[in-house]
Amino acid sequence: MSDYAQKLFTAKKNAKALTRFTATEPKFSLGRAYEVQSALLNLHLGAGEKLVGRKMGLTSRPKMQQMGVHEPIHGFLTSAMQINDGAEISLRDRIHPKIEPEIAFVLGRELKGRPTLAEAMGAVEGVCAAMEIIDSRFENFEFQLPDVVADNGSSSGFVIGGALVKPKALDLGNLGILVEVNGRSQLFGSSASILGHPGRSLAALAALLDAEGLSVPAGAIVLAGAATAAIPLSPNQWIRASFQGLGTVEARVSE
Ligand code: OOG
Ligand code: MG
Repeated sequence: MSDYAQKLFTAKKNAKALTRFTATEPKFSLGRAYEVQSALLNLHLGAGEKLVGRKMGLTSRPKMQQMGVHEPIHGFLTSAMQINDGAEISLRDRIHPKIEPEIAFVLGRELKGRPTLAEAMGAVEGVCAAMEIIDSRFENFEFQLPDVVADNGSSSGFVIGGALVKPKALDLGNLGILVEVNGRSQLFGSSASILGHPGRSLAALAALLDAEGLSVPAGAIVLAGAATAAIPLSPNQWIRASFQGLGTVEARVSE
């Protein structure tokens, strides 16, 4: 198990892809995959990174269709993964990165147990425009559910926009989303794609963590899962995601 975690840690460090684990071990289970993911988190914490939040993945139909995997999953976000709004995404230390628009929650208080949508939203201090960089450590982005869970939901980084908006000021169930690449509209979406309301993704995260005896602490950042398919990154792109009521978040891609 920690062997798989070490393989993933090294694959990320060297930006060198692995063959998916389920190819050689078809019985690799979802339960073991989450154990590998927490061993991987421990390797990152051991390297001095801090746990700053969680991410949900595969919470929308466009993502499920793009990846061929049909069940929501969660992963961790560490301090080393955060990229400032407008800053550079390096291609050098990544394998085959893609980017996707995300809605981020910042929790005002701890969320535990199996909350309803209203209870989950009650724990939210603010909502932000965000983007996630994903970079599967598996060749060709090909994996089954346990592989992608072990690999921290393919997460490779995240960017949070400047504005923190109170959830009551928004109709979170249907916010328009636009992704532009080099000033051209590339993707349109709606927050409705995320389980009908991104707060449901937050509630689902709490329930999944509860099953492992964990919770989402106050101050945590939570990415609700992309509402659109992901865009492959290439050198010198300028990416901007705009969200109705939340403003924009931007990043540029290195040479
Ligand atoms: C899995 C990661 C999914 C999302 O927002 O749905 C994810 C992948 O696409 O490789 O982060
Ligand atoms: Mg994502």
